[in-house]
Amino acid sequence: MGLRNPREAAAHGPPSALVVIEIENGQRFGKKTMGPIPRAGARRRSRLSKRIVGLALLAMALVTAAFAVTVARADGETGLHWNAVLAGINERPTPRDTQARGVAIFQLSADGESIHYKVIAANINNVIMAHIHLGDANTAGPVIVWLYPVGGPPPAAPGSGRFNGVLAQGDFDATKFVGPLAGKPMSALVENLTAGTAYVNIHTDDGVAPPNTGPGDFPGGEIRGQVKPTD
Ligand SMILES: [Cu+2]
Repeated sequence: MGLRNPREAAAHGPPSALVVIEIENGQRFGKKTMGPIPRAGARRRSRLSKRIVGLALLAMALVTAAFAVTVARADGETGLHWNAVLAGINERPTPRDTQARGVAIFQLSADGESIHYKVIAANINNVIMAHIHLGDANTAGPVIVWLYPVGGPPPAAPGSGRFNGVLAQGDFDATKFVGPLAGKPMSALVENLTAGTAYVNIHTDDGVAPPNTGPGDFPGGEIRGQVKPTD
């Protein structure tokens, strides 16, 4: 066995022969051929650990930023924000099977007399109404504020089709209260928002009888969420 034919040596020779061939052919094949396998592995590990460190630093920066935002909001504005996360499983008395989802956010004005709100919904069909209702998580209670259509009734036309985005946003004061809250001050609503005794409900209707045939056709409410303090 000799080194006259490098290919033959590589195939049949012992490790020491391989090293000789690598040295002989190093210039022709470049670094990849020259570098012993363990060193190549070490370089890969080094690159990998640099990436891990980079990702860890990014994660730490994100956590720090999120914490800073939380602290900033908690400092000056405690008790002024509420939100509700809406899904079909929260509906009462009958949870609804739907892929529709929503979020409602509320912010009390500086003078405590009005609330700015936004209702966002996705994967939902045929929205006709959105309200704040009075009631705990296991109660189907009365309407106390109309959120959509903005400004109050009547409901939107049924069968309007797919909706994704900001369904409604605006401001209301205590003059907009209906049902058991009619005539009461803003503080009465704020108490219920904070206590978890108010919820947001989005109603759908395809305009075709019978009702409750599936997503896009739950006139009594398709997605719902209990209002809770944000900060
Ligand atoms: Cu409602």
